[in-house]
Amino acid sequence: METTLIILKPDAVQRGLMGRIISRFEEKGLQIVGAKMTKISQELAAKHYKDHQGKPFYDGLVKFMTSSPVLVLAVRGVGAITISRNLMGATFGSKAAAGTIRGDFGVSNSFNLIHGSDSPEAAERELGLFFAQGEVQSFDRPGDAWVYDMSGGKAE
Ligand code: IDP
Ligand code: MG
Repeated sequence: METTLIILKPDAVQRGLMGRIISRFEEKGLQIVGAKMTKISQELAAKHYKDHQGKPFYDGLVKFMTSSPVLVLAVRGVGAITISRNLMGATFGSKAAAGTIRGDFGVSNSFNLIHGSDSPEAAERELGLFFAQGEVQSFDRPGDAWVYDMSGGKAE
């Protein structure tokens, strides 16, 4: 099982797309185990996007991410990091494939609706930035017996 950090960015919140985007994750079979609406501070944005510091789009990205509230989610499942990135689609809304969140709901390259951790290391670091101890839940879903093939004793 993996847990990944998803952020519904300010444009997703402002455009009223939160419910539809969350539905994509739930319909896929992933489990929402944490949720928080917050306005990202300059400091938190700088920590979260530290790897992008110095890039031409960095200042605009921080301005955008701190401009209006976001919805932060912790999303869990087998392979949740890659599955979530696939649901999101390519970075640029103008290029993202139809059927993906970015491909279906936006055209902008910078206002691209959603963030998702890109590796297990990033997920652990980013979850730690946005969720305090105890804010990410662990709970069984009886329906997981139909989401995953458990015939081998654990989710395949
Ligand atoms: P990702 O969100 O698909 O992982 P990253 O390369 O990590 O993409 O970039 C982080 C965010 O920075 C993107 O989601 C997008 O909002 C913004 N961004 C990335 N590259 C550009 C660019 O070339 N122009 C404008 N914004 C960009
Ligand atoms: Mg990234």
